[in-house]
Amino acid sequence: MARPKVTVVGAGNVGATTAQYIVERELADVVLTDVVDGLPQGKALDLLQAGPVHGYDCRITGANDYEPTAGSDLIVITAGLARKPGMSRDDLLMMNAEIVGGVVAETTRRSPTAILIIVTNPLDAMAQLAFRRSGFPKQRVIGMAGVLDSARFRTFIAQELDVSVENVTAFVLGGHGDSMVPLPRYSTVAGIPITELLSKERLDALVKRTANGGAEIVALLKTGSAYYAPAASVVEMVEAILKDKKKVLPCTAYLEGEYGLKGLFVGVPVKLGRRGIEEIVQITLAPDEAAALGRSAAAVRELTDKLGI
Ligand code: TXD
Repeated sequence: MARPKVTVVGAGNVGATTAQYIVERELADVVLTDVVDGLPQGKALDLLQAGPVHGYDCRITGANDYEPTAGSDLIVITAGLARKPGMSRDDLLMMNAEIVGGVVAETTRRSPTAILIIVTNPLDAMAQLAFRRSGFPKQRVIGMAGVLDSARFRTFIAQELDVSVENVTAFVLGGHGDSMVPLPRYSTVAGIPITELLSKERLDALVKRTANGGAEIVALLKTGSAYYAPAASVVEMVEAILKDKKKVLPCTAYLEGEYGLKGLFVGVPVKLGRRGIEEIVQITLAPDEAAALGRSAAAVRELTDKLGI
């Protein structure tokens, strides 16, 4: 049986690490692309040469054009710019919209049945842009944010209680970043709600650290942002899709009335399988949680309005 084919656009930190984790798990052959001459080719060749040591046979190729991406089952888009001194958030929005719009047009034309996973920030707006530009059904356009945000929350809960991360599940809804909505009452340690195990003060502190999780790492790294946990999160989604696992994960999805939101990409629990988003899982929210999700959606709407999408 032929291995699935995954294109990863952007051979920077998140893109290259995503390619690495995909081949290490032998999930798919990978085509890595970037605008920088030699970068995707060099990283692809290097990764290929780790194959004999790690014991994987997946093919990894690098390219600056899109021809080699044709017929991909899955396309992960990490291409984009980070904010530079003097640049506003709006500048970044406009520049990344230009990049992501172009990448979506080039890749989806050559892989019309692929599933898109969007990673580039501002995440929710870029997912919406990819949905509009591709013309793909909503099931096949997915944003990655919730898996990462909940992985961060799980890490901090496990540290706090000195238990295995494997015991901890956590749920985070809403937009990526400041406006995310962690749901402590749906977060558990071996099935026990964490609200039973942690005081309100400690829980609030962990929630705050989670919402600030990206900025904490940027402040330490100084020259870039997080990429190991983001790439691991992308690959959990890739695996759920390619293996048709029907795994329920928090992902950024296009809502048409679910959670009282319409015509917008927001983070919600979804079931991921070979057809992409196979279901949006609806849970009842408490009034304060619903209000927080509404505020988060309004922040996303502000950006999509600016892009006119
Ligand atoms: O939770 C999440 N969704 C995120 C999002 C978690 C981590 C990172 N997040 C965002 O992903 C981040 O804010 C950026 O917008 C992207 C990529 O982050 P990364 O850390 O990988 O950035 P790099 O290392 O700068 O890599 C970006 C690459 C770089 O090699 C550029 O040359 C390339 O993108 N690039 C392009 N590739 C292809 N085509 C075009 N047009 C292009 N423009 C830039």
